[in-house]
Amino acid sequence: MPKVYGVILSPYVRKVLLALEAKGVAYENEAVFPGALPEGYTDISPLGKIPALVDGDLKLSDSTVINEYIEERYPEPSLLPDAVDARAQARWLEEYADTAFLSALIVPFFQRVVAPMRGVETDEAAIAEAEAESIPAALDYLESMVNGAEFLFDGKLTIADIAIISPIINAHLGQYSIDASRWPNAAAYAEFIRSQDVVQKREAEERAMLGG
Ligand SMILES: N[C@@H](CCC(=O)N[C@@H](CS)C(=O)NCC(=O)O)C(=O)O
Repeated sequence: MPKVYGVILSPYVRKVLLALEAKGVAYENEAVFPGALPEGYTDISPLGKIPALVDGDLKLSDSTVINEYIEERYPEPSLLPDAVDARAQARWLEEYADTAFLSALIVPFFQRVVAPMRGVETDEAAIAEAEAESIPAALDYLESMVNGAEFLFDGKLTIADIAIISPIINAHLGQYSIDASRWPNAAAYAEFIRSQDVVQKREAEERAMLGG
């Protein structure tokens, strides 16, 4: 059975867990926290990051690489669109979601959830700055890429939906939600993806971990 290392609140760990759960693959999880890595962890994850995955003799890190492996090892149901162009576009959206989009949307979560866990005061100015600059830029792009309350490709959940919703879930945990009057497509899209059973199950487990 594959084992995923990393705390379930991490957007990158969530990407991997959602992919496994969407495919119905049973897995184990060990809650590794950044900054408190267990001894020997870098044997599995040379950069010391989460997530990492061990499946038999295979040790992998990086959520995108791990999910590519999961797609090939456990092909059904596929989390890629059928057409070559759409596959390429889905991979691009995953890359965008993992980088600029995540960096922006993670700020309220980091400041309101992670900082207090570490005994650090929430920096409200950092949240205000993100809400004024980087988050609107990220959501403007999302607004231009989605079609409201539907999957991005082929009428089914794909890796693009999983990668995009993951930082949006962190934003919600950090008390930030998408303003539907400013970004109606993005807000409807996010609510649609969050309403999928596989995503609801993940969010319920995360809320339980945070005490409600
Ligand atoms: N590109 C990597 C990024 C993973 C990553 O940055 N994870 C964060 C936690 S959300 C981490 O482990 N940070 C600790 C560090 O950078 O040392 C992936 O997709 O898995």
